[in-house]
Amino acid sequence: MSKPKLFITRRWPKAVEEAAKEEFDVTLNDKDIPLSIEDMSNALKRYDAISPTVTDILSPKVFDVENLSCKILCNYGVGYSHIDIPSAKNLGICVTNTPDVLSDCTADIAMTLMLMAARRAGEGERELRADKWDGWRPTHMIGAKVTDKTLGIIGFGRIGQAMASRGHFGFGMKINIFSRSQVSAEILGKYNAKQFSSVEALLEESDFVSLHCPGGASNRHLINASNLAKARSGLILINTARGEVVDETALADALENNVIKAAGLDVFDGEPKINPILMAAPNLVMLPHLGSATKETREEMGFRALENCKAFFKGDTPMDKVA
Ligand code: 8YV
Repeated sequence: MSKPKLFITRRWPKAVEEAAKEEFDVTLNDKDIPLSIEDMSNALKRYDAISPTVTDILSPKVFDVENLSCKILCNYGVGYSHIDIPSAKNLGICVTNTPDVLSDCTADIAMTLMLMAARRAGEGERELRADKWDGWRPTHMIGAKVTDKTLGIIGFGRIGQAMASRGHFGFGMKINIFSRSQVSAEILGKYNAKQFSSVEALLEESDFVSLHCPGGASNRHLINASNLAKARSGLILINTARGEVVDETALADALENNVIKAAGLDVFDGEPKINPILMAAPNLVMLPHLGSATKETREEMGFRALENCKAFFKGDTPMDKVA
């Protein structure tokens, strides 16, 4: 029997590309640049399976194809708001993601940003490298203490809980959470966490707020000018979820006018283009979407995508089926 044709849209770590070739008739995107709408539509006609990433925008227009061949989109990544799920469902295309394997590393990056923003690490490094540091003094570059403060977490899935674990057990933080569904008493109890029924209330009651909810239309601008205005004085905001969750203009204004103290972003609306208003914002630490970027995790993401794809072609339900 011939192997299913799998198109991998961006280059993967070598070990996973090799494993993919054992099971599938693999085509790689040798240029390793994002595909155009046209290329993606053509891929849907040409391959049995496609493994896209966050850089592939699978909008309804992309799915508007005749002679469809693709039966599964085994996404490389946990977030899948770049895939129009209703279109995929209409065409009977199965969609899977890669949860679990990136929870620790994404929470680690959120922690990195939280500490950098609180302790002014980016600013400090820039001062030093610019040869502008004139020595230690008691009032130099004073930041905010993290230990024992209150951490608000928006979205309490696997990554949100990994963040709670770091904050609570590592830094003695009090944990507040906002989640649309009721979190079980058992899970809340693990971190001694308190669930809030609105984002505003969470912002009012937290020193730090870290975002761990999905992106997409339903969470677009969940953080906006109106709720930032209610934030506790000195709030530090961290986003490792998706760029669109934060209204970037409102965030830049809030930083400029000291409505909040600082922010750390790993994701951006329309990335990799960065809104110039953010480039100019003070007290902002920015990273280029590094959440899952470790050797271990990027390999595990690939293996997990392959497992889903293999299960599908065996006739089983893939373990990470989302549609
Ligand atoms: C991935 C992420 O690197 O998995 C996710 O949702 O945000 C990142 O960590 C990227 O999305 C891969 O598609």
